Amino acid sequence: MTQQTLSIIKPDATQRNLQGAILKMIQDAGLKITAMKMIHLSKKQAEGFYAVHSDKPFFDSLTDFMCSGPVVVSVLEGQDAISKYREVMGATNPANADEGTIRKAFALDIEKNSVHGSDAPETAATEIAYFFNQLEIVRS
Ligand code: IDP
Ligand code: MG
Repeated sequence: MTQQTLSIIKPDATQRNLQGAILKMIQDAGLKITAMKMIHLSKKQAEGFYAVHSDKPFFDSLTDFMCSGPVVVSVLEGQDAISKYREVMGATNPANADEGTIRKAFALDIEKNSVHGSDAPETAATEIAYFFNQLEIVRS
């Protein structure tokens, strides 16, 4: 099934100039970029994006981190794009990430783990709409 998913290249990665290397891994996996922009989130915008985690002990630190520098947000499209991108990303904690994944290659720790990817069709739709309107997404 063709799906769309939301990707974020997080501030730890943009700060180390890893946008290109990460986008190459995404494209090499066969995922197509159908929208993309670089933005610097405010604390409020980061809190809104991660609202599902607002009760977690790491919420304040996570949202501080997410607004500490620019991020690259993109819409990825392809066969089973949601699970495929989760595979390309690797485990949340880079200590558990498989060889060849983005997080194994670049993540610094469980928080500064370089990338975000949606985890289900419903969250993908909500997350894409958080950053992009329909006119900003290229039709494939
Ligand atoms: P995911 O990004 O792999 O889907 P989630 O559990 O949805 O992982 O957590 C969202 C983000 O919150 C993670 O990517 C990471 O940046 C941060 N995070 C998750 N668990 C922890 C933790 O135990 N300590 C600090 N930060 C965490
Ligand atoms: Mg998640």
